[in-house]
Amino acid sequence: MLVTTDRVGKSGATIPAPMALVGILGLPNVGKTALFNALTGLSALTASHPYSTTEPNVGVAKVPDDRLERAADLEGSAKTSHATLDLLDLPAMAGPGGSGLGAQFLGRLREMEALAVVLRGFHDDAVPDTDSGTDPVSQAETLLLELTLADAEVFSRRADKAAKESMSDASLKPVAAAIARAAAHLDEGLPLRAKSWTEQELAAFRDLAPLTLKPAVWVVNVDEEASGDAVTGRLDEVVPDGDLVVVLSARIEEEAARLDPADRSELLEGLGLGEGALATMVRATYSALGLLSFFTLGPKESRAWTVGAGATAPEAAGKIHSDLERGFIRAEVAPIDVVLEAGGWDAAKSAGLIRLEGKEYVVKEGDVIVVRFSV
Ligand SMILES: Nc1nc2c(ncn2[C@@H]2O[C@H](COP(=O)(O)OP(=O)(O)O)[C@@H](O)[C@H]2O)c(=O)[nH]1
Ligand SMILES: [Mg+2]
Repeated sequence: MLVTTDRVGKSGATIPAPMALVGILGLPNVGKTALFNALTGLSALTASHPYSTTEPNVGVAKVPDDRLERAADLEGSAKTSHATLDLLDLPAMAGPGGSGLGAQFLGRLREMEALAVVLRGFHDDAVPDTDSGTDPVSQAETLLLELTLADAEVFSRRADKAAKESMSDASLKPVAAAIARAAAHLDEGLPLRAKSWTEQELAAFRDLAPLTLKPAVWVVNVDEEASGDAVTGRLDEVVPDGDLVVVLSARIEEEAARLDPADRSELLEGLGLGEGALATMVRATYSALGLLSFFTLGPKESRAWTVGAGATAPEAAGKIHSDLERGFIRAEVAPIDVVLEAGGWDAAKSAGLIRLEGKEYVVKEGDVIVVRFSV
């Protein structure tokens, strides 16, 4: 039997997207929960007290994508489903004057795939300052040092153990040596991301889930009217290469998130904020995680699916349904911009703009895919 997916994927069980768990952290009273609310559209309690809740807030952020929305319009889709990130708003993290990072907190942090680090750049007499004041750069330095010290402790403990083990089993020597190198690097107060490591070294580190290897987005939470240009330059010097700095006002974004889409656009555009900094931040996090979206379009549903960079067409098909991976024959593929330009999938097909790709094809960000399969 040869069937196509009718561009929506067969309904039924879907395989979960790769983990995209993002932890929000920062000193107390910097706007972590405000950012969480803005990202999720939820209303967790924001409060101006230093050590708030002990339980994290858990929510889902939609990865905004207007290409998907335009395509869904063209196809007359009944439903539009965006890609998502899972967010954890972690309980306040103590500063240098406090108790340091609790073991429980660090444990949660190690489970995260990426970090969103919130730095306070706003001034408000009603909200007590953090121990590092309201200078985002010194907060970033404090937090980076805390994360580095936490990794240093874990790595030096493991280095001792691995050295002993490798005395009785020589095959463990390379692992022990890699961990010792990382421990020495961390002991100098340098995050692991400050150096490039080989695949073998990274494999040796993996089960320690080092915090300073996690991709991070550094969010400067500024006053409504403030511009962050001055801060961004100084922060770029402090944060590890490859990390992104985003300046936004969590409070405005939180208000905007409560509005319906038309009012939200009006508010943000009125303030000269375009689509809002949240969209930028979420997309940056998504790509920092090495994730990309491909699309299925159709009258029932237009949907963004998440795969890791490097996924092949059958692996992508498997996200939609395991049968599509098992019975994969070929995929019809076109970039979504081409589909939009042509006026929809059928129009793109008539115009000869759709390619046929086989099992080896590596999916690209923004591909629209129809799987041909047989089971
Ligand atoms: N003025 C101002 N206040 C903010 C902003 N973001 C958060 N706040 C306030 O700061 C306090 C602490 O915010 P919250 O999100 O609970 O901080 P958290 O402890 O980091 O989770 C609350 O009273 C917020 O309303 C902002 O951008 N501007
Ligand atoms: Mg909070």
